[in-house]
Amino acid sequence: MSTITAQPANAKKSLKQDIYEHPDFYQIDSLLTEEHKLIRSSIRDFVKREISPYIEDWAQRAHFPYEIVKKFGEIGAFGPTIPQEYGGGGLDYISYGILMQEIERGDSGMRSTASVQGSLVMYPIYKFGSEAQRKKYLPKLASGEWLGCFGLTEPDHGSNPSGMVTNFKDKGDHYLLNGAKMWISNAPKADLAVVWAKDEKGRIHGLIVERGMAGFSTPETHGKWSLRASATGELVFDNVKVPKENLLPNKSGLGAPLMCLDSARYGIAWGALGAAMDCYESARRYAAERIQFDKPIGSFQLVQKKLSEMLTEITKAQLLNWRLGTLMNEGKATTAQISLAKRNNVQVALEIAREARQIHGGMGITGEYSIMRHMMNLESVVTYEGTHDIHLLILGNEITGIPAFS
Ligand code: TGC
Ligand code: FAD
Repeated sequence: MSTITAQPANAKKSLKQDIYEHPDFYQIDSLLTEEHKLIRSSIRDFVKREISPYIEDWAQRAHFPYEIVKKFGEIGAFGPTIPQEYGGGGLDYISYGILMQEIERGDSGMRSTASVQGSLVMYPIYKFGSEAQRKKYLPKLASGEWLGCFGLTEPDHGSNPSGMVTNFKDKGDHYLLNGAKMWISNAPKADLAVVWAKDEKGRIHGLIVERGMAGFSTPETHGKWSLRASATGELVFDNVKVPKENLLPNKSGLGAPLMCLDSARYGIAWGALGAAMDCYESARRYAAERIQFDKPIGSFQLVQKKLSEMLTEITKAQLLNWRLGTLMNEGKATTAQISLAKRNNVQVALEIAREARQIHGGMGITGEYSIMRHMMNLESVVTYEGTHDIHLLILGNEITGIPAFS
């Protein structure tokens, strides 16, 4: 719980009531369907009811609210683009983006929970799994009965996952899995993990590892200053016997996890914009309410400059997301286009959070406002799903045809 009790007399406490409405300077709403708007209003109400009143307390205590998993399932936040016959929403990619935007407007860690489950656990099972795997896992993941995680990163292989050392050997009636993954969102509470590991020939495959399998543990990572309401941990495999039917049969090679990342990075491009819009709206309201030198601080040119630049970047990111969403719907979006949006929008969101923090003055560092929490969260978002510089190199490769990763 926040320990700040007093506020400046002329600064009304607005965010706690969560009166958020999004900025729409270029009437981008008119590009959305009625269904998109309905989805947005229902997820926004959900966030105002189920996340905003509690998130500051969860983040301060580094508490992952496990009960949110079932609630996300009920509202359809898990696997919105997965067909309905497997429990998904059967929705388009703009709907998915809107869901991520609204959830991250509440908190990036909450969005992580949802986007990992949808894009990094359900997506590979749907895309690369057998029919039996789809039927066994997807409905339970969609409803929130089960929580999943995605294990690609290792202690010595982050930006360069192709160097992974986690491996499995064919033992006839099962596979024997050894190795470790690090920085895994949802891991400490997950019922299952989609794990990327090398076979005896060094080829990468996805395996579904279930909690309770002997030799599988998920120690929690403590001491984070970022994504404090999200549970992060390791995946440790010590001679884990994985049934052969748990291997994802329909795609192997690094391209398989990278395809999952395309979907998740797309969601992050929308999510980060949600955090940016929350910071901007909070700053806009604070600038109107906070009096210094007998005037609202919003009457000073320097504050107007900050707000104007924030709105400009938000509007550009909104247009970027909408266009990228239409390309995703048409199956035409490329990895480099997704990288551009993820990289731009997270960076813009971080800059907006920093400027919004300045506008809130000292109050900006407290939990009375969401700004500092967003800013700290975004420091993870700029690193995970490919760092800011890795996305620049993906773009550089697209432009020149020359990979500069190594
Ligand atoms: P490279 O040689 O470029 O490619 C290897 C193979 O993959 C193919 N490929 C793709 N296939 C499908 N979709 C894509 N987007 C693909 N990109 C590449 C490629 O054609 C090749 O196929 P083949 O058949 O020739 O083998 O790979 P590289 O080793 O040079 O690496 C490239 C690089 C650096 C861009 C890649 O490794 C990368 O993106 N690194 C960043 C790692 C990363 O993003 N990790 C994220 C971990 S998950 C996470 O952070 C979750 S946080 C979630 C949350 O909490 O919200
Ligand atoms: P490194 O790869 O060691 O990079 C360190 C620095 O070196 C970065 O600035 C990077 O840009 C730079 N660098 C590296 N290579 C190059 C290069 N070729 N050229 C120029 N610069 C380079 N992973 C999962 O698999 N699943 C998850 O659920 C997951 N959740 C996460 C949650 C959190 C909170 C965090 C922080 C991370 C999570 N990750 C997850 C891991 C994340 O994807 C990695 O942290 C990320 O890919 C970067 O890897 P790294 O931390 O090892 O950094």
